[in-house]
Amino acid sequence: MAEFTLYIGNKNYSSWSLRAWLVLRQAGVAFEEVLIPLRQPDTPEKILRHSPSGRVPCLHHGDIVVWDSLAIGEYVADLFPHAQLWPTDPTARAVARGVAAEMHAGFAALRQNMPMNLRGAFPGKGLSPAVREDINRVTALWRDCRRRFAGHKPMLFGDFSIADAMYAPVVARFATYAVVLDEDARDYVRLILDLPAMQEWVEAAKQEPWTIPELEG
Ligand SMILES: N[C@@H](CCC(=O)N[C@@H](CS)C(=O)NCC(=O)O)C(=O)O
Repeated sequence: MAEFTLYIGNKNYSSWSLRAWLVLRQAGVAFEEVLIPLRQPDTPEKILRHSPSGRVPCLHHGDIVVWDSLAIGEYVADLFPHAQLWPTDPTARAVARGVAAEMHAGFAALRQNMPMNLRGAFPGKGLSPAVREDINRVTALWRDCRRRFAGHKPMLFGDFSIADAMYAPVVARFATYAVVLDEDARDYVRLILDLPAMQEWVEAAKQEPWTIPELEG
């Protein structure tokens, strides 16, 4: 049995699962993944067998159970300090934690109206004024982080961090809904979509047999 097991939802739809999975992959951690298809009659029961919150992602490490994407990111960062999943500079780290927490707790309009659907292509769908406001805030903070902290490196704080993982599903939404973006944001979207781990996840999503009708255009 693998030392780490990550319970996830459908790769096509489960944005929170993607965040935790990407952190583990980018940190180079070997783990087993167990996918529980969402919105099936037995989904709640199956998830509850492994995750006390009834939600995925959930990481098992021996007897230790860590649920919630951000808590999993923190746990992996603690166990693998060399992966530098948070920036080392205290100012950059504080800002990185702020932008990760803002994603974790916010952007409700964007999340509700543009659910992640990696196989889908719904140009223009869901773009209400409230969603546009969320998009403007997301792209402003991407620009600000990269200008202040990235130096000549590509990610929000230079090297890949938990902050990038938190925004990866937003990148995917921008692609699915063909959101019109400025050049800086388009550049960041491309970089995230080009990550080998991201491509692996998207390819797997395309092979999945399940469809959740209410998340389709
Ligand atoms: N705050 C949690 C949110 C997790 C969450 O809402 N996960 C969804 C899937 S993306 C879920 O498990 N839903 C349960 C269900 O659909 O039965 C986190 O960051 O991990």
